[in-house]
Amino acid sequence: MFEKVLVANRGEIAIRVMRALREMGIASVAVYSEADRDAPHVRYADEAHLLGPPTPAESYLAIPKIVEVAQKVGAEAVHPGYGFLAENADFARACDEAGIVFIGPPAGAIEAMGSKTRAREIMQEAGVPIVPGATEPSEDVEAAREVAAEIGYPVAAKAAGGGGGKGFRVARTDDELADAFEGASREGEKFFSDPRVYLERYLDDPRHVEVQVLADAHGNVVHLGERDCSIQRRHQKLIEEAPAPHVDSEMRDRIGKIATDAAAAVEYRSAGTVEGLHVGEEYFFLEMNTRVQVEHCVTEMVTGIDIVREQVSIAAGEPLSIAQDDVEWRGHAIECRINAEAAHKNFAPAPGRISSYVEPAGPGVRVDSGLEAGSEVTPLYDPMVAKLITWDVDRDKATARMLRALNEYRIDPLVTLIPFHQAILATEQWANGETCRDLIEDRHWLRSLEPEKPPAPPAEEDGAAELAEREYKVEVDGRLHAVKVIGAAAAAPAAAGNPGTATRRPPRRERKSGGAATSAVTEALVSPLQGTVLRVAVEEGAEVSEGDLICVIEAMKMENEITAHRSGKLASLPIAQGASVAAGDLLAKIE
Ligand code: MV4
Repeated sequence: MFEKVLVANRGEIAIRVMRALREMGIASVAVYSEADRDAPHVRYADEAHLLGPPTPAESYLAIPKIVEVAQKVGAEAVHPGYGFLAENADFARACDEAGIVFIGPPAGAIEAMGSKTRAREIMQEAGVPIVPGATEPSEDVEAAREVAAEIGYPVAAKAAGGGGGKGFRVARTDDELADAFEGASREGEKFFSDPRVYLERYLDDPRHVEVQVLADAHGNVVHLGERDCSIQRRHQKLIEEAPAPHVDSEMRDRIGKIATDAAAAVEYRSAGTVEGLHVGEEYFFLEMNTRVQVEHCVTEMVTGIDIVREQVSIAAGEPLSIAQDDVEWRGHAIECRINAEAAHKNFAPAPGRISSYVEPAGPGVRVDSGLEAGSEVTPLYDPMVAKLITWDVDRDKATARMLRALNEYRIDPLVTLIPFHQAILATEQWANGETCRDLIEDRHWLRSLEPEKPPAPPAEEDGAAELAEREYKVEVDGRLHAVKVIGAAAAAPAAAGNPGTATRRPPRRERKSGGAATSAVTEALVSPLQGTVLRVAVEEGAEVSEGDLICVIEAMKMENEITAHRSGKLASLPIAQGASVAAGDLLAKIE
């Protein structure tokens, strides 16, 4: 077994990997960027090395630097986590050449699965059912038109180098094909430097069901069952669960076999995920992810198998610790991704510094987090800062447990997806195991998730003391009472961030119409993030309603829709397509 392993990642997944290493008696080496000097993953490791500036290209993506550190410290292997270099065949090769074990599949398997058309071809040959459609890119729109006519509308145009929904467009009719084809091509070029596009039949409201596989160097391949990840927005998964609510044991065996066949077809080794679409009784291969996934935890909770530990021991040449017949599924697990995002503002990133942080705990609760009080969530990295996973004997109980745990979670003063998860998990749709897609796309519903604002600052220019409401805890005869005091407070009590107790904030109150300074603040729509204006959706002078799209800002290759924070007239719109904006810059004034 290895003695020392370098973890080429940050945040929750770096800590997740180091936890497995520590249990295995393996020393862990963290790497970090200048932005992460004080990050929890750095402190968790047995030793840590600076890579360089905050930008990923100069730190977590800098292959030569990472390989150099691994060699210098004598790490025998590197674990890439997910994201960053996890599916980079060049990195896997650079490790091989430096005599360092890459904890993941062979570079050839990464490459084979990186090309979606090649993956489809290999799977078709291996007898794995693929979504009906082409296994070759179309030369141009005209060629695509012929393929589409054969497949039948609606069709999906997908980037050949794509995956995870990037470079994915739908054409419902022949009229929409050119736009879909060109849109997918542009996105493929932007994200994967590959403009090629192929067509598939577009399946209506499928479920995203994926199968976890493990394969060792001795020819053993097992599957650990499926996860349902249908609750996603713009191809970002938000909630995942295992088992899938619409998969029975017969279906599990069938898609499990599809997944192990898929892995065997590329001589897979390590942990991997076969993603597919489940419609009615049918299941189609979509793509294979050659890494440990964010949502691996729900599979760990229902099988009891430590997927990261298996990855490490497979990489060290050990046989799998389990055979297919040893895999048993028990109960139900749900994962909520805790992103620093404002669901009520179209999931705009909401970076900031955490002042107070309290994690939920108790029976059946697991928190995989990369945060603590004092941590800053920067717009430079992934807004997913933690994962909350609950387990219980069935889906309803796991849901109740999740709601209980979400209620205990305090990440102040950040805006996170916690209110979104609470709202979704309370719906009838969720209870029925539906995909909830209409809700997630519904601007009005999302806007209702806006958190209540803290009370307005007291005493304004007119001198009339505002009637501030405060809550105190008072014990009378040993019984605790919440007492509301209305009136000017002499001294503010320390804000109690006591988890689990329902310290209700005072109701939001309309501000008295203020002077010019006040209205300038409320008119201003400022950028929540640093990025480039991709598109401006409105014109100066137009009347807009709260929630209307104002512009799209690209940051970290993600498109963020910025919507009107109030209804009114667009008095000023000092932005143009292609312009750079910083966080806090004025985007529009809405009178
Ligand atoms: C599809 C599809 C319909 N037809 N492919 C691809 C990446 C993943 N994020 C979602 N993807 C889809 N691929 C064909 N041929 C629909 C989706 C899809 C989806 C699938 C299941 C559950 C939720 C989804 C949300 C958006 C898109």
